[in-house]
Amino acid sequence: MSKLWQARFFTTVNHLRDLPRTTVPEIAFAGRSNAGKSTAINILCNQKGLAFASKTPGRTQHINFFSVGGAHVAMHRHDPVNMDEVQCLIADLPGYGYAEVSGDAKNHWQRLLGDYVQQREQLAALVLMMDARRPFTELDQQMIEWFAPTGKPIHCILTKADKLNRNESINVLRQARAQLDSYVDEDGEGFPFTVQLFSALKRIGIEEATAKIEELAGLGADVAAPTPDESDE
Ligand SMILES: Nc1nc2c(ncn2[C@@H]2O[C@H](COP(=O)(O)OP(=O)(O)OP(=O)(O)O)[C@@H](O)[C@H]2O)c(=O)[nH]1
Ligand SMILES: [Mg+2]
Repeated sequence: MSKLWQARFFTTVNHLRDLPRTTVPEIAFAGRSNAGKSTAINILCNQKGLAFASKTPGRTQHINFFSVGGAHVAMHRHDPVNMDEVQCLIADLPGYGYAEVSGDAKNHWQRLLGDYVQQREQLAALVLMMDARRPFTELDQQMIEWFAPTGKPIHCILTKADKLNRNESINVLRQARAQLDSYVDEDGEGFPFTVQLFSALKRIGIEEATAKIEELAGLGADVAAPTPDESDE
């Protein structure tokens, strides 16, 4: 059972000045509107209605935070979470690229997103969700270019893989790896970027994504088993 299953709604933020004054690591889910961010958060946290998921694009219009730790899976959703035991936060970012949004609102979100990913110190890693049928749109690349200078990891999740056949999936994954490898810094060094396929519908890649997010959030390190070298035997 994953620690992510303990996730609870934490807070909603509409301005950077209202970001939670927490010190635990944060993992943010970014991506185009309709990419499947909220659906993936629900699946990974094993809770149907945790993050709002919708057929109406542009539904997530604020940064929604969820806490992991300080709650037991069997606990009631509304029971108070023990803040001292919160181990990480998950941020569901507003989807970008939704055409129907008016100029002002679009600019507001875009600035909120850019500032958040570039400036938030607690942000440990970005999970970039992209539709496997059209990954690396202009705005996805913008997101990568904003975040890359921080030197922190990006884990790309190619969503809706159920829409691709086996060959298409293999090709998309290969192309995505090549695209991520093409990012280098001034010294020609690569970045800590990884990628996987995912489908909420067919439950593809859930274990892989869970393991990766737990690793990026530093979850589970407190119960590390001794390695053979360190044991007394
Ligand atoms: N076929 C398929 N559809 C999916 C999958 N994941 C999500 N969807 C659908 O895609 C639509 C958008 O999903 P959301 O999770 O709301 O997307 P989002 O990225 O949170 O969107 P915004 O909140 O607008 O940024 C919904 O109709 C989902 O049912 C998947 O793995 N396969
Ligand atoms: Mg959403």
